[in-house]
Amino acid sequence: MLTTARNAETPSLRFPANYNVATAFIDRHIGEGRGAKIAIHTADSAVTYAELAANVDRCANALVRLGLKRGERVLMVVKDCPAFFYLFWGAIKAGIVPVPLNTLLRSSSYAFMIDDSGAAALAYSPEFSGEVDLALADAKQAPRIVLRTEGGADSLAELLKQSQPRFAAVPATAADDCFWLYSSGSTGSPKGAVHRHRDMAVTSQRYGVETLDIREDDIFYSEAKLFFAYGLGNNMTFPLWVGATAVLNGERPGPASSFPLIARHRPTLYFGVPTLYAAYLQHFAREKPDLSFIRHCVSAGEALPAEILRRWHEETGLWILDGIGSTEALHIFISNTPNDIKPGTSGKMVPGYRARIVGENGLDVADGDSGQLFITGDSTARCYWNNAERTARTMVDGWLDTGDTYMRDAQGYYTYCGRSDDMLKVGGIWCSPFEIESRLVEHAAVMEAAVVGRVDHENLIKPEAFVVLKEGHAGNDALAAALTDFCRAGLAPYKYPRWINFVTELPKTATGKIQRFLLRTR
Ligand code: 3UK
Repeated sequence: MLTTARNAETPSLRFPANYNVATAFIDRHIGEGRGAKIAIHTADSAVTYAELAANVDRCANALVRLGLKRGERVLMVVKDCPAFFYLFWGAIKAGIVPVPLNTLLRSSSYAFMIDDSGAAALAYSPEFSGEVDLALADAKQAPRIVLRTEGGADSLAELLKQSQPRFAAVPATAADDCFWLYSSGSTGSPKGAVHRHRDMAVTSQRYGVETLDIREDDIFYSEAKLFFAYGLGNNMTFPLWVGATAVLNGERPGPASSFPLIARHRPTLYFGVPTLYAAYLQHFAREKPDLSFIRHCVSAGEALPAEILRRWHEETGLWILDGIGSTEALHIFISNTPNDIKPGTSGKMVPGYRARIVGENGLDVADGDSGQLFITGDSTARCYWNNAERTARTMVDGWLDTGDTYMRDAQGYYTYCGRSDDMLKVGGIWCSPFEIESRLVEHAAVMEAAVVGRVDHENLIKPEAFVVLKEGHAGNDALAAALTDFCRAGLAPYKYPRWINFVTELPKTATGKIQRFLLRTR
């Protein structure tokens, strides 16, 4: 099913019949005279557009020589570094499908994605070998090619040295499958959103150029990593679309790694998430970096509380443009803009996208009423891989069910009102209550558990657990601490419950389903 949505006001972007998108993002810059310009800065290196293009071609040659065929998947568990660019674009240029994965996950998630994707190859940064090795051992069918980005004679870095720096892009159309991104599901199984060649061009133009006003002389800095759709746009596709420069942080985001990079490279566009804006505001009492070179600050991933925006402006003189995006839409489709900010809202429609807010009766609600947000636009995923049922439920007649409840006012501003499922956004990253509950009940003392989102002192959501213990166990601080440690060891680091309540029973429906909404209102 290929449905191209048309927007009455904004005509769709046009693409040539042969459109391998790597040509537009990588090779074009050589012809346009940017070969000597820096495309990527890292903490200890810089890569010009000419070096980038040559290494992308070397990588395409290396992947083909390893035996990868068109349409096969290469999973990437790769930190933010130039090799991420080489693998991603080298694969695309060769018609191979790159699938960047969240590098914070545990082995069981990787094992699931290895099997679900049927990937032929997996490339990873050496720092993630612990979880990756376990996953390769656990997977039902391990990829036939496993590749470290660096370290060792058979690493990607060595293969690149042995490969030719010229590769002719494999022909493709704008509507062909190009890359995937996994998105978490409420039952714990991630779903691979299949994106097309045109999708990155659409987001870069519609949100990047037409909404955020990105330019060739911009320097981009994203706290969100490249494996998130948000970071992928912020720090790779947007700068490459306009021939600008990206600054990559290979470490965990936070003042210790970000502030020195910001001081040194003086980014003009800054992309954060609400949790980090709040953390930096706290940190400013001790250390306040110069941010005067920033043109625009952006926030996404979860709603930006108006109070954080107000304090950020007070402290820095800068506004933050909140916008909502998703993995399925690839990037932001409703946003505040440099000339139009309404604090506490997600702003207005990005050009090229349309929205419907639908009530329980299936009809559009009136302005001022809330309902389910559906969107359409030319960057939305074609389907979920191998999951016809989820595809049919989420992608209906070219409209994408965002799973969010929204309200539009008479001026066209959209306000987030919550999720229609139980999924949580913690620090802008998906978090399934079901996954945390499953971990808790693996503990010897736990009989059952329910997890809900609770608003913290910054007005941001964090997981809270309600735990029923097995007979003979006492709910005390020591056990709460032990359960917290148990979760931290077995889940991605941002997923552990910040509060643990011991209860004698959980509220349930007649059919035994946990009524999380009753716990939320406690
Ligand atoms: C929530 C927001 C309120 C919302 C993303 C920018 O977050 C991104 O993608 P994900 O697939 O999550 C999508 C869901 O996250 N959300 C995101 N931004 C906001 N809620 N206000 C916001 N500003 O529930 C949405 O359905 O992880 C963000 C660009 C690309 C992205 N993929």
